[in-house]
Amino acid sequence: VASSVLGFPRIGANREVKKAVEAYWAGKITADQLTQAAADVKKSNWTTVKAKGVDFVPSGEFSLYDHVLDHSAAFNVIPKRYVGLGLSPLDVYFAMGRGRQADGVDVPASEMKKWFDSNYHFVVPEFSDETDFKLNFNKAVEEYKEAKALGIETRPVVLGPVSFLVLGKASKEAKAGFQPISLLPKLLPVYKQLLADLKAAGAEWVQVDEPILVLDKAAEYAKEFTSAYTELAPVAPKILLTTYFGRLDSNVNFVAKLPVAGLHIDLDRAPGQLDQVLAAVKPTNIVLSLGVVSGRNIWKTDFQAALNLGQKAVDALGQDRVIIATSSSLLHTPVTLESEKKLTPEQKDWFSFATEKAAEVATLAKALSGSQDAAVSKALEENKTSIAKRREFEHTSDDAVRKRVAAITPEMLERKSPFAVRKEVQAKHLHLPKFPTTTIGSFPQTKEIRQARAKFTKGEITEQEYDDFLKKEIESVVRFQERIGLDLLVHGEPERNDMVQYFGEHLNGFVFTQNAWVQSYGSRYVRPPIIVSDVSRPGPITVKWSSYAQSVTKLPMKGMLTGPVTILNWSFPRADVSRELQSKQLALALRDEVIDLEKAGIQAIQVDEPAIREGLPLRRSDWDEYLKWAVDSFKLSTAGVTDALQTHSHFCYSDFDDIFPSIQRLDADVISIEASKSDMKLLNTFKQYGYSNQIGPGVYDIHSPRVPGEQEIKDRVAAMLAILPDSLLFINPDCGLKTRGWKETEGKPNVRRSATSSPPPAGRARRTL
Ligand code: THG
Ligand code: ZN
Repeated sequence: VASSVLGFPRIGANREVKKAVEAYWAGKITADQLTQAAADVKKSNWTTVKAKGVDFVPSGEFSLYDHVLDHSAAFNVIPKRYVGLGLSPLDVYFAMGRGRQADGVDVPASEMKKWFDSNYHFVVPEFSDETDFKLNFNKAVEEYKEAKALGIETRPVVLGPVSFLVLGKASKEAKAGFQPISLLPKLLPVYKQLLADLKAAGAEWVQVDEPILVLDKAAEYAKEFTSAYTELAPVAPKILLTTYFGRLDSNVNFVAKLPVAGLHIDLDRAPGQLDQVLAAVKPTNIVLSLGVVSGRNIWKTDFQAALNLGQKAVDALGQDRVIIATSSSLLHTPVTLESEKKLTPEQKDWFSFATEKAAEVATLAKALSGSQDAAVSKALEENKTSIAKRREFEHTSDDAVRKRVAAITPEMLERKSPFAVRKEVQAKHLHLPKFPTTTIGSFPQTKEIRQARAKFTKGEITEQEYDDFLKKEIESVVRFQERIGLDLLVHGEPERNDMVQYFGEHLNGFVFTQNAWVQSYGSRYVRPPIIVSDVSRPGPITVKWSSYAQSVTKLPMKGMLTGPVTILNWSFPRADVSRELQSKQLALALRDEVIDLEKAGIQAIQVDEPAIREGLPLRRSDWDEYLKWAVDSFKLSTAGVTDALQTHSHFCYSDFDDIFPSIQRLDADVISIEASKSDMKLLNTFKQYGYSNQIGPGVYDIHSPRVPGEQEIKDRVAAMLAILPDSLLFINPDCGLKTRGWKETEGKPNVRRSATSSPPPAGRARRTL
């Protein structure tokens, strides 16, 4: 039995890649220095995984921004708008990821989407009949050789052709009805070249990721999978066809017939699929890779449970046909537990981060191979003790919280009156004009804010000094909003490091880390808090900041909270109780906060649920159950107020078509959504379903530093008005402004633009109406 890791975090143990990439963007280091920083992190990853005793060490999955973007760049899937700008290949790559606005070049970023049900975003490839596939560079071969030069044999990772096309979209230039999958015959020769090069370089195996195989829609592509792998297998190294994040279900029937040497399945998310998969692969020669060490959570693996699954596979297939692996790439887990200095020894013993998980797969594989090694028996013993202690801890519960969840009634989920009635009451209280302008909540997290927070955390300034600093920040953000003429203000959230981490830090039941960063997109990382026990609110969390902000202005101030489903989805959840229970506990805590905010005189409260769509199970048959408790949780958190209180919610990157009735069922008075990059198609969905409440489709993309032109925004608003009734429309950016600098927020990035327009983007839309 061999051991394998499907991919390692590529951010560096101390966020070296973020620092290098951002320094390169700022012109502080050269491309060569960036390459060197990347090489150091790759080397450290390979060395670490190998040192833990892992047989299959991954290469080729490193990325400076996004692995799907790397793949598009390598295969020359570069949208026209980025070609001929006189940029180096590296700068074209970054321009595709984040847009570019400098030296007369002005291109927006490509669309990003959530990677399956994770909190990672990938850059969506754009295809048309004009797409001219060719290998601009062979990243897989280059990194394979780079590792080999260090004396480390690796198994290169490549995104598979069917997933690559299906995850992409038709470009704007594509003709109507164009389907990216139609390009498969044109694409395969380039894959052949890539894989043949790998084989020539000496790679014995290649890991080819086809994650779409866990989706219902993969069944439609059985023919394409068959033709692709029939064509690729003869020229390629041995192919390990890799699936993750879900179950194959009936797709296993055609998958087991593909001419591949190995198949990887996720037994963390879907342990129940083992029997079906074993039955399907048994008559073949396929090696089965068992994903028993979770690539998605941070809990120490229960070795006994993993060994039971492994033994079952060994009994069916024999030692030589079984690999013990991480369930997915470890990209979604933090690098190492070692740098956590503040966790108690008891807590530390519950967890495994990427480095520790690498050791876990190695130990499990050795144990299954019948190793008599003392180190292995010791590791097994230690694991048994750790798991027993954790089970003991899990048995403790907060009875008051459990009773409160059990006592939730249907009435607690409903507002007092329907939207039409509430709208009238709210109009009398809030006095918002037609086309009210607002923002999503956060304002730039400046260096000064980060420094003040760091000083406070280190005890270098007192709480009083930190509070005074934050109040000054809040007041200046309020004045800015007044100055540019916004209608519904926010306090700007200077007190928050992150919209989820912050709430985790102020609720009982969470543990948080010092250095457990996980890549979210590009150079942006998050530090998900960990839910370890029943959740409750020790006291008001945001009331102090929102009331202060309201006290310095006559305009209405919007309270800002993160919703229960999003806190759950962007945390590492407990594995011993259901997600539903955790979500309801969070909802009750937030309900109390919402009620307290209203009592403190706040008249509008936004409860963000950007993650509600990504938490949707990958298989349609699992949707209803999730949507029921997810929507109920949101309603539970927001329905405890009077009709006069205007509730808002916000969603990022939402493919709403499928879950529209659930969005309506949330019954928020106003929702804001990302719409600036998905070309208004979202709005047609709202129209088609007859969405009844108020809505603010984003008028510009905040994820890119690029500032939109005035006409661009005017056109967007006009397009919205062609679809939505004007009485329901709010005007706002498509997400929070925390990642932007003040220069971009104010919209005066360069001479050329400021000569033609001076009002800032946040307020500009209002003035153009
Ligand atoms: N928080 C969390 N997850 C998220 C978002 C979030 N997922 C989706 C979306 N928002 C992703 N967007 C971002 C935006 C900004 C940052 C991270 C994810 C970000 N991170 C800081 C950085 O990398 O410099 C670190 C933040 C900190 O100091 O804690 O700016 O908002 N959980
Ligand atoms: Zn958003």
